[in-house]
Amino acid sequence: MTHMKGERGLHELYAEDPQTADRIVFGRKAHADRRGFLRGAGLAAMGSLIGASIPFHRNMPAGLIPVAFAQMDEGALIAEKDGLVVLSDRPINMETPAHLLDDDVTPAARHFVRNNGLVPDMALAGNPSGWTLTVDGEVDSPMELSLEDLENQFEVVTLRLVVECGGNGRAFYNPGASGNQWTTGAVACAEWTGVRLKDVLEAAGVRSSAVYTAHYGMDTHLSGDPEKDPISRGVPIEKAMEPHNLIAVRMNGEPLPALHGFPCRLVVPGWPGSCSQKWLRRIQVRDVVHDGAKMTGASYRVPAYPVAPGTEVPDSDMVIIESMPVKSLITAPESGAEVSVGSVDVRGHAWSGDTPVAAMEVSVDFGQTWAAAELAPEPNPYAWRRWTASVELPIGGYYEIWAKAIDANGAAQPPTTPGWNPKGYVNNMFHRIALFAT
Ligand SMILES: Nc1nc2c(c(=O)[nH]1)N[C@H]1C(S)=C(S)[C@@H](COP(=O)(O)O)O[C@H]1N2
Ligand SMILES: [Mo]
Repeated sequence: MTHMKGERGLHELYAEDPQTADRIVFGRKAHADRRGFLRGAGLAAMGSLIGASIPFHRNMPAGLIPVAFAQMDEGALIAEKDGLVVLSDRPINMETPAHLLDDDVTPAARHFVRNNGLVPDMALAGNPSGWTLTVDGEVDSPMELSLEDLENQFEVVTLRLVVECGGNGRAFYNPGASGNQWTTGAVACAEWTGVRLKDVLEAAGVRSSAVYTAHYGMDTHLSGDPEKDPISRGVPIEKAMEPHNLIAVRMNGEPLPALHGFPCRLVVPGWPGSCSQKWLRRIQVRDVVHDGAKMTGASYRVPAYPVAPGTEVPDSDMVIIESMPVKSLITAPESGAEVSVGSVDVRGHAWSGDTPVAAMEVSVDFGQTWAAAELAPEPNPYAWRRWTASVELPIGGYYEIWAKAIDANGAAQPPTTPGWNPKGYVNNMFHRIALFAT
């Protein structure tokens, strides 16, 4: 069960301000061409979201919340999670304690959640009817694909892929940065099933003018304004054509959960999680670097050069974060555990961005000496790799286990926060746990 800091469901919203609530409920863009339902039209269209027609909809007072909607608010989704820490509930942001990330394949109930806006109605209702994916822009043949089209026209593949928020580890920077105070738990490795982004783009015929993708989702901006996107990011066309990017329709063998992008999302592994658009409705190929919501300013960007902590960096000197750095977690024992003097088994996962993990080391003496851990083979590129080690704790007392992953270029995790940046991104410092040996 999950700790809730106070949920703000539709009931509360309707009690406070029925008109805004109506706008949020009926004005949500379930699809680009369905923007801004009028109230009357909304009542009829609402039937399709509930999954049945509403014979007496003309009698339904404006501002009255349909009971079926009330049962599918975001608070119910928070409760589906298992042991996660809620960083905010509007939008929903939840991270996973390290010891709950021990599985090779992260269960949906333990996968972190990073939302910039509100979960779209289609996801809350779990009914994908009417959903299509538009592929347009710098392509020879723009396409509009249903879920069936995706699975029938393209090879369906299943991959274990790490999704990590670019802001994971933000809480450790000093001076701190605004935004969700992620510690170590905005990362997971689920098994995603879908079709390759590359195959779909190739079928549309990417033109030589293509520079960048632009991803659009169905979620609602926190303001309720249907003209605003909560987030719309993209990747350079070269990265988009990498064969491990998926247009995913299943997570761990099940339809995508509402919080993770039902009915369809991108998974672009190795780059900040923000590239993996949830509730996907459109992929536009552009002839310029995409300038959608959270592409510009300081969002998902770091200074082009090292700066002293606290420096004010002009936006023009900020560059887009691309490949994520090498990183690891200790998932067992749980930090703070009591163990017996002697040998202790420790384990966890190691992952990285476009440069693969090459080695994993652990230390029990605050980094004075390091021992190699055993690294299991990677199930597929961009999955995290299991590491295991047996360490010796010679006498009773307090120990810390430090873990360090190293990538194929020789880049290693640093002992403290790496290059300070204004928004606190890409912190890949060592993970440390405490052990009490008796
Ligand atoms: N439509 C949409 N897609 C989105 C987001 C969002 O707010 N809306 N958040 C992004 C960010 S910042 C991250 S880190 C990942 C998180 O994916 P998860 O919630 O499935 O863990 O989704 C990305 N895709
Ligand atoms: Mo993110």
